[in-house]
Amino acid sequence: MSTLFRSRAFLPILLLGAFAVALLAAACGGDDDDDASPTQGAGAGTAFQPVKAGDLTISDAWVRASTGTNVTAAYMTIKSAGAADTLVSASSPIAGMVQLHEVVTEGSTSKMQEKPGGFPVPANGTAELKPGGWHIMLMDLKQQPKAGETVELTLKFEKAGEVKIVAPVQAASGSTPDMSHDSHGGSSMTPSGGMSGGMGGTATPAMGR
Ligand SMILES: [Cu+2]
Repeated sequence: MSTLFRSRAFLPILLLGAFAVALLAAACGGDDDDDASPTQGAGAGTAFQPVKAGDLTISDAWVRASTGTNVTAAYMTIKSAGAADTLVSASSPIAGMVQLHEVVTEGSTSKMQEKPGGFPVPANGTAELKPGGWHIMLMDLKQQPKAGETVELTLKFEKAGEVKIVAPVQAASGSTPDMSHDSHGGSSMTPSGGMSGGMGGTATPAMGR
C-alpha cells in the first residue's frame, strides 16, 4: 500500500514540500486522501467531470450500456450546496422518451415506475440516482449506447433550469446487474396490461398511462 502511494504521489509532495503537509493537516484534519485524488470516482478513461449549475453539482454520471433491449438508464449524483431543487424531467437525443423512475418493492418483487414530481434534491443535500433506485429511464432508443461512448442528457431542474451533461456509457458490471431492466421488459412490469416482454418490436413501453 505505502509503496503504491509513494510512487504516485511522491513527486508532487516533494514539490509542494512541507507547506502542503501543514496546510493539509490544518484544512482537512489529516484526511489527506481527499486531496490526493480530486478526480476520484469512475474509471480512469471515462471519468465524468462534475458539472455545476447554480447551487447544484452533478457528478458520477453514467449511462448503462445497452443490452440489446429498447431501453436503458442513466445514473448520477446531484448535490446541492444551497437551496433545495427538483429534477423534474430529462431528455436525450438517443431516446424517444425519457422518464424519471423509482423502484418500489412490494413483497418479494420490485418494479419500476415513473416517480411523480421527479427527484427532489434536498437543501445542502444529495439526490442519488443508482442501479436499483432512482434512475433516468431512456426508452424508445434510437441507437444502442455502447461502453466507451458518451450520451448527451438534458436535465431540467425546477430552479436551476436546463443543464446539459455528456455522460460516459459503461457496462453494468459489478453491483446490481440488470434488475431494473428485467422489471421493465419482464413479467413483473405490466401495469397497463399492454406489454409483455420488452425485447422485440413492440417498441415503446406504454407504461406512462
Ligand atoms: Cu426504469
